[in-house]
Amino acid sequence: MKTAFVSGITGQDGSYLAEFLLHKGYFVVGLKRRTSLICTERVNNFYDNPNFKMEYWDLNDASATYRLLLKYKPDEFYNLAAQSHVRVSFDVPQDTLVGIAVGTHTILEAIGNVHPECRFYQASSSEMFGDNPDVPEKGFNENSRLMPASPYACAKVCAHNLVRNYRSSYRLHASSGILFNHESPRRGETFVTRKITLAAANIRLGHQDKIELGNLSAKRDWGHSKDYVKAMWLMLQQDIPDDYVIATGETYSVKDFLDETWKVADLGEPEKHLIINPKYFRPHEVPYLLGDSTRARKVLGWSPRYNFSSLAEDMYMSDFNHLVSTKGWK
Ligand code: NDP
Ligand code: GDR
Repeated sequence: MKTAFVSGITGQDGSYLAEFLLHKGYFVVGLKRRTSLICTERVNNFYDNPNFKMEYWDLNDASATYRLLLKYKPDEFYNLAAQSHVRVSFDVPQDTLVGIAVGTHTILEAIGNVHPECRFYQASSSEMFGDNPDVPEKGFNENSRLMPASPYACAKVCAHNLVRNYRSSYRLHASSGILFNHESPRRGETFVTRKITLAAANIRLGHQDKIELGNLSAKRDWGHSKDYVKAMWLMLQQDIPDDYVIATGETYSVKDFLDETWKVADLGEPEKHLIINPKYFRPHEVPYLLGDSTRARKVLGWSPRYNFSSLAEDMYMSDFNHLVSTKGWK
């Protein structure tokens, strides 16, 4: 039985990845930081699985990293932990930088020193392309220029380069997935897609009237987290470690996502519920992201099952059904 570490286990991707790995027969160790509330909603459905164990850990705690590597000697380490909110990274830049850049370095050092057989996955991001205006026709690929436009993206570029450096210098099996935006019913409520689907469900049920948003014109390549965690696993099954863009190859604006959700919810024109609030604009916006995942499709055999419409529908229906079943609203 293989053992995998999943940091960021309480997050969107960590929870889906752990489910995927448990289904494949892995023993999964979820690495969780201490929080004042328990915050295990996303993992409750497999928390009691005998092949799952939760351990306290923090990106900033080298001692815990070394201790747990020596204790479990994992086959694979998926590093998904991060302060992952781009807008918030302008408010807590140092925490974001130290966690992502230094934290990733700590794990790479620890693996290299005490357990170099362990395969490593780094959660890199399309935000690393930032405001690069030279978008190739099919979208950004693994060789496109990185022009980060936030403390979050700068930290991810540093971690990404460290992975490349440790791979070439010490021959670690370390790969980075350059994942474009991926969403799901488990997406955090302050990211724009979930904010929209949750608001639509509340409005549909008569418990909210307005939604406040920022820049509607930004375009993103939006996929589903369930599809994307499979790509993470596929990367670590390759003989040769590498970097891979994971994306749908289609880009839509925030306004498109709003329109699509309002259509699914049968709410008419979104404009009658919409307030534009400058507080949701960013000091530096990333205007356009489109990904070219040709390498992943060829080498990993990966392709997404969800598209833009089925993503919005899955998220809206999940929010609607959850509100109906938990609050008894009709
Ligand atoms: P989430 O924000 O849902 O989850 C982040 C996880 O990291 C949470 O479990 C959080 O714990 C944990 N975490 C944060 N800081 C620390 C810390 N100092 N020590 C230990 N754990 C910490 O993110 P996603 O699941 O959406 O994303 C997973 C990873 O993929 C992140 O690294 C993100 O930056 C990256 N990524 C995400 C993309 C996306 O579109 N979703 C696209 C590209 C990259 P807690 O629950 O306590 O807050
Ligand atoms: P992003 O996701 O910054 O792309 O990072 P987010 O959903 O926060 O923003 C997407 C776009 O929507 C615009 N926007 C708003 N965003 C939020 N959060 N709230 C609003 O009210 C709002 N109104 C408009 C933003 O300006 C932006 O253009 C996500 C994270 O998961 C990162 O961790 C990951 O690396 C990248 O995706 C790829």
